[in-house]
Amino acid sequence: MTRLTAALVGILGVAAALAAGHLVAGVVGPSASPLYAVGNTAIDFTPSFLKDFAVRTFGTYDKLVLLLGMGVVLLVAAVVAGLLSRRTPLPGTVLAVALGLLGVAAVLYRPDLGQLGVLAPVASLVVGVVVFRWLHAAASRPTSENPSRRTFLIASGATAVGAGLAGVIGQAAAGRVDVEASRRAVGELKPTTPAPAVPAGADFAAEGTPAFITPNKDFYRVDTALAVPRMRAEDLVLRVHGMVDRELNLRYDDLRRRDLVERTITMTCVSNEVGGPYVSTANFVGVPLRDVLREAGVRSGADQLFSTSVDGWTAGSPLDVVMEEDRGAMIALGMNGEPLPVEHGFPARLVVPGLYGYVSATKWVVDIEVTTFAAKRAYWLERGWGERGPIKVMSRIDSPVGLSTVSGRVVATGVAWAQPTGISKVEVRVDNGPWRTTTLSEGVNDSTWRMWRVELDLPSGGHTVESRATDKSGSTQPQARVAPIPDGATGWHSIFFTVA
Ligand SMILES: Nc1nc2c(c(=O)[nH]1)N[C@H]1C(S)=C(S)[C@@H](COP(=O)(O)O)O[C@H]1N2
Ligand SMILES: [Mo]
Repeated sequence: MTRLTAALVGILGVAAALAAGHLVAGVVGPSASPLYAVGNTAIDFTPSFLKDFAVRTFGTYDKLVLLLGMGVVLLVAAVVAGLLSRRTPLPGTVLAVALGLLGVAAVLYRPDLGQLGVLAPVASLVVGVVVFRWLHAAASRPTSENPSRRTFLIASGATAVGAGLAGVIGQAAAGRVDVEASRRAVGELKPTTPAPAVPAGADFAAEGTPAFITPNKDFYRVDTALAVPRMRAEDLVLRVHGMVDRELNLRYDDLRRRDLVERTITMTCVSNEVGGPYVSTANFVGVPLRDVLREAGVRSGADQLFSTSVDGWTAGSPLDVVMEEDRGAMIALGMNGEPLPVEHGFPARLVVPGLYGYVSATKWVVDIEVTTFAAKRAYWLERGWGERGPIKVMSRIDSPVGLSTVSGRVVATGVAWAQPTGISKVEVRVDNGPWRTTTLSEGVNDSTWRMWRVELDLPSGGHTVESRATDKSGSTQPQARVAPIPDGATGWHSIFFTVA
């Protein structure tokens, strides 16, 4: 067997194994596909610093990078196993079994997959072993003869075509849960209490800030889901239980038939670095969470609202915060005039103004348990992040852009936030000079961001501008640089630019 043939046998064996798993997963549950299951489990085991690094470096492409990385590792393993198997098919067989078992372990570890999910990696294991050994046998016959060479060519061609077909059919089968059709069928979610209109002067978008309302397609996205959960509205039963007087089981229609409220809320991720992009604002439509919990009847002694998504991610929110009358915590169904986009939690998610997303904003939420912090620990708490997660006062400079050259009049603009307290002032200083107050945009509500602008008259040359915000309770954004972990970054944003 030539080296090339040996490598090809290894690659085709692994490809057939993956495709078979993907095909079976299309029937038993898309996230059981070995590549996804192993990837998702790897995400759960990745140390926080590495996850942080991935998010910082690759942004929303972090998952694509992970899948590509896994692809490269598999390719190398397949080639090596193929080459080692030139005399005996044992090494390749061992690889197929090992990969299959890894898939089984990953599926068993996933909290969102039933026992049936194991069938996908088992299919991978069996098909991997059988196809590898079959191709190996076909390639091992004397190659001097034309017909036997043809046997291998036909066998490998058939494997490639079969694997491709299985992959495509698996993908199509997974897509049969038509979540987009379900979203369309939801139609308009009309709030009984609409949010006040956002005034035209709420942003300085013409001068470099983001638009006050972030379009859904630009809204930041952070989650641990490799493949976005595809849940139909009609399949939702939101269970409210734990330390309550009555357990509730709310279907999507039960939720949408209630009096819906609309609230303009700025969400923020705890992983956001000083100057970072993980902050966005939307009009959310949904049901006040407080009302639902009062219906269930919260028992005394509880201090945590523990929420779980359909893919098994969990968040623990401080119950006192969620129950505050003016807080505006909600079970959101809609976002900016449409049902939640699938990536942002369709059919339902939680939003709690003033708390970082990791302790509050469960997307694809299916379970809400009233409990205690002593009894249960949520996903990121287990990984070293803080328990309560209140959002810290922060400001960011959006213009001038760092390291740019500007000419003429310099207008510095940016955003600041301190949900749910609200921003009272943003100051900037240039080249360590005195602090100057900036002009704030028209306020919308204290749970949203606020834009600022200031005109600077500067001589040509290089300059550094820094900003700091103060909230309505009088706390000023601290200068000390602190990393996002465990409970949110602090420090002043600073930008260097040149005046021509
Ligand atoms: N199911 C699920 N919900 C989740 C997460 C997740 O990983 N899984 N991440 C949380 C985090 S850390 C943040 S900051 C917000 C982000 O919400 P967005 O992606 O809609 O902006 O969702 C939260 N909800
Ligand atoms: Mo987050």
